[in-house]
Amino acid sequence: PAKLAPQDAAEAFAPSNIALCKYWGKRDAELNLPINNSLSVSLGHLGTRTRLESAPDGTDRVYLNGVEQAQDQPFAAKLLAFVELFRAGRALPVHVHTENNIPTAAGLASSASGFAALTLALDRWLQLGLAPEVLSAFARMGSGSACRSLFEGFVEWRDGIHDDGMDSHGVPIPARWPGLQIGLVKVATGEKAVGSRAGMQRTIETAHLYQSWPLQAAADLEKLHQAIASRDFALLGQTAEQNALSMHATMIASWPPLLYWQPESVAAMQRVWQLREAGLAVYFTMDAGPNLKLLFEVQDRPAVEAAFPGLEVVAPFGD
Ligand code: 2P0
Repeated sequence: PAKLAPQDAAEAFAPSNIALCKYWGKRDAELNLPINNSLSVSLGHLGTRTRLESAPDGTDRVYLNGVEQAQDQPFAAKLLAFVELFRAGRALPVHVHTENNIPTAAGLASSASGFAALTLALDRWLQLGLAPEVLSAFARMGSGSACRSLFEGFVEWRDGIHDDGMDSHGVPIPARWPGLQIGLVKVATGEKAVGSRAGMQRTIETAHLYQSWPLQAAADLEKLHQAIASRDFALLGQTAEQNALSMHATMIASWPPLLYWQPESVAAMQRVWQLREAGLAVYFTMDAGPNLKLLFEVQDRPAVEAAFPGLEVVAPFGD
């Protein structure tokens, strides 16, 4: 827009999300355009709240959970580069206050909710009034998975066909699943050696197995739509677990090999499989890290918690 009219302040919240069909691989690394469609569930009240203030001191400043961040460090640098997409060279200094209520101990990524909340807050601060799909496409440029955090509940991220990426954004799936639970199994926290961006690139460049990934993702996406439409929990869990393991298989087949698992990750997987053998409907998914996210329904929560003491449980649909 030619004219931008910033408010004194604006704020927004966006939820974190967990993919049941994963985003793994980019067809455009600048715009974060994916090779495959993905599907996630948003985590309700867990996410990021971002407040923007027209800077009274005329200087950009970035705060994370109340602590000012150095602008030569990746967190503030990436965030201000994204703000610049909206300011487009105009002198509109801003203070950015980012608060995450995601339990940091759970090892959940915050870039998805972070860029989604920042996009929403920028829209309000500059009074742009952009449509949700447009905001989702912008959030995607900050971090791919952020485009899914623009919406609540189940969200599909369509890969799109256009080079400018404006058709590659989240699309909410109008279905609720009361009783669906996600358990966060913490194996390890802290910085990982290889981030998602570099990991995807390495997988594409070095793993022949990656060729099968888009086919796996397309088949899983179909099954997930079917599972959601018919409330078939076994189909949902099975598909999510196989999808995550297929993604990890492509990483393991890279060179140098990319194995995010710790011994405790494998032990937790085996515990899930034992529980299933014993008749409990519990499944897992994993992102580019060692932690597991368990999928189960509310009636099985006591049994799952007994097997995973101290489990952090999230109900995406607020139940
Ligand atoms: C996902 N991941 O679908 C997949 C599964 C990790 C494994 O989206 O490079 O932080 O910023 O677009 O979105 C994490 O990757 O990557 C991710 P960029 P992003 O949730």
